[in-house]
Amino acid sequence: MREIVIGAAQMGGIQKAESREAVVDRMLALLAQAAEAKCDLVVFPELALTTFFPRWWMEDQDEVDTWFETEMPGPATQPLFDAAKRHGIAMTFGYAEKTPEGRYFNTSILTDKSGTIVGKYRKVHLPGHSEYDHDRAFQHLEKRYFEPGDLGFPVWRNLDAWMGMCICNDRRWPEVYREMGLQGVELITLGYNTPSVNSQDSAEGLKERLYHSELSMTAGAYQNAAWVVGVAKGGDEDGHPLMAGSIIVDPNGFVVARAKTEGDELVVHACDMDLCAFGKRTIFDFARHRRVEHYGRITGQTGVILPNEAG
Ligand code: CDV
Repeated sequence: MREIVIGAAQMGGIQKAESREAVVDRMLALLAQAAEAKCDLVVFPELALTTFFPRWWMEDQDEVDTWFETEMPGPATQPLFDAAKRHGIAMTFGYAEKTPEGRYFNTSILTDKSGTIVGKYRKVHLPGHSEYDHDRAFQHLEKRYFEPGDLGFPVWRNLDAWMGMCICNDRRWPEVYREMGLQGVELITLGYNTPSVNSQDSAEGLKERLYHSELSMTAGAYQNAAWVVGVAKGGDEDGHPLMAGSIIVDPNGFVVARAKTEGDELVVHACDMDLCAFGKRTIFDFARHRRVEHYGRITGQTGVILPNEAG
């Protein structure tokens, strides 16, 4: 048995006016709870340090930059790393990253139990748009403020397991899980900020949104025989409702633990990494069963080409 006690640290809404220090205090409280619960790993959401700022239209780059971290850890986040090290808990959280070269990414990092960063992932699938969209109920400007991640989908050996990360919209794309599955991933962690309604279809509300989120993560877990831990930022952010619904999914695709609230809440489950082995050596033994000679379109083509349009 290779058990990792995981704390899915869901966070309630973060208001625009809330300081990094105030948010880090909330994260420290969740870390303290995780220490009480004897967690080995705590998973925080996407853009955990701030409000989901891509919903706001900004033209002034100096203003945009105020949402980004130029160092990790920095002065506001150092207390998190100190506490994680003191408790002996590995952690992962998302933040907006501005590199020394002036590039902007939606990023998450993974630490070991000593608070050392062992992995970094930059969000590949950026949803939304880059110009103001008058037809939407609210904006989703990730394509304006970030560039697509340039690190692929690596996995790392941490806590005696193969771990990988993705971020929010990535969880809806099967290629993401399979990229990591092909590297033997046993645990995929991800954070998300998902509005409770579809900005382009008011008929798609909370129930449907939760269903799609869970459908994507349970399928990714099952089809790659890996644990998936999806952690939300939920609740209200300056009048904008975010879907909660954090879950821990086992390698058979079953939800074994879920959040009960839309606020700051730690969902704990002891996850045995050895449970991945059965699926990986039977129905999803990729080496025996995959037929790559038929998968060329997956990497050779982006959009749909109807058969009668193919050249
Ligand atoms: N932050 C996100 O990536 N949100 C998207 C919304 C816009 C659909 C998501 O996939 O949850």
